[in-house]
Amino acid sequence: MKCKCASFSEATQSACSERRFWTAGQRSDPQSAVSPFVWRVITSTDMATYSDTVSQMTYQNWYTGEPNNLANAEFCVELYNDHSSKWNDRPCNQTICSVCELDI
Ligand SMILES: [Ca+2]
Repeated sequence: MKCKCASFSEATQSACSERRFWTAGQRSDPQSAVSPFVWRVITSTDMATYSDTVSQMTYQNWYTGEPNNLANAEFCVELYNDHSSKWNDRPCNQTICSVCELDI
């Protein structure tokens, strides 16, 4: 399972208004709902391709009760502004905006 972000379509703009943003945080093992979270490097500007390179999370800022892996399906990490920008684990296939850092 990989996270993905649609192009900046009207639907995505609507998703941005939800005040939720993807980070590069994902479970270290995309097949294991109990594996720890890591930072995964995104290798394309369309946000659809990820490197196998990961780095450990040395800082975490989970919202109270998170990560809860609701329905055994939450493998990616979002910033949730309505919860003071704390982190929430969420299913990776949902369309919301992303926080990105690109070499330009
Ligand atoms: Ca959650």
